[in-house]
Amino acid sequence: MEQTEFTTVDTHTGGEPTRIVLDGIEADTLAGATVEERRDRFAATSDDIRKLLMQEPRGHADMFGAVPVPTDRADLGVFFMDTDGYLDMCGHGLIGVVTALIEQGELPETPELTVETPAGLVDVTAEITDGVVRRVAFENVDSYVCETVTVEQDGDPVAARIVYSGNYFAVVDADTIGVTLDCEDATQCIGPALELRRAVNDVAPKDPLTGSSVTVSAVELTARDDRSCVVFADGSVDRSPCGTGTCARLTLHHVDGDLATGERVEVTGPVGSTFEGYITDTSVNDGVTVTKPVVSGTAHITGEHTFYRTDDDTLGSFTLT
Ligand code: PYC
Repeated sequence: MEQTEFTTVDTHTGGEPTRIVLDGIEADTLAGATVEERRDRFAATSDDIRKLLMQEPRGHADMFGAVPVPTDRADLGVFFMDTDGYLDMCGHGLIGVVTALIEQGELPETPELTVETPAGLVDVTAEITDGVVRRVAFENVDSYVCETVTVEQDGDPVAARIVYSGNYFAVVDADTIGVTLDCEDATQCIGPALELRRAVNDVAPKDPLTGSSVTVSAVELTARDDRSCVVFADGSVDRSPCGTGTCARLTLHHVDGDLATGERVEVTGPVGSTFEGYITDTSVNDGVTVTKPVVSGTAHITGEHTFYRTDDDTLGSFTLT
């Protein structure tokens, strides 16, 4: 019997998992000049490993993962994956990766580092005491509002604000698609959010800076009391307030004149965990207000795993739909 092994350290950031792959991926399947190229090569050659570690029976419908990779542009390179594919940037994942790698001695105990993600370079600050990472803040890539798209849902018009913050989000008021965020059951958000994402992507929203059509990867449902619920992938619900989603929300509030530069906001996710964030800087590019959001949160290591893939295990990986 032939057996392949994959070693991971797993974390949760405000309840949202990140399975960080430390060993088992062949170096040549991660080749590339940038982290984006490394991610794309992995996706083209080794997507079965993503499915093995994210989907059942080793993962679950809401599993999330990260792969640290070498880079000469930053202190660390990392790309992100979920049960359905890959994201360019992930805030909760980044907080989890930095926490785990510092606590496990894979990264120096340095409070400031730069991380290369497929979306670009991100500055990270870690608060460390006694070898324990207490909090991680990241200054995200440039974020901006793209446009407002109005789609029809259940016969009613719904306005979705399209925002880029490392990923493209459709941000909508939860009330407008008939869900409440003060409810125990966050799974009620999944169906309406996926329907909205389909409708928004049918309209093919445009990025004002590149002029190209974009694909929205996540829907952020918001409520006025700073609660958020982000639905992404094939219906995964982010248990945390979502790092890039919080950046999208801060950018919208700033552009709408409701949040001054430097003003801090606490956003609460579906299990009650919080991220804090603010806009540190703004500029104008081609008439578009571009922000630099900073978001911070806390992660914990939940365990270490060695996963096996044996050639007599023919069931494969799957998601129940
Ligand atoms: O924290 O940025 C985030 C994120 C994106 C998708 C899931 N979490």
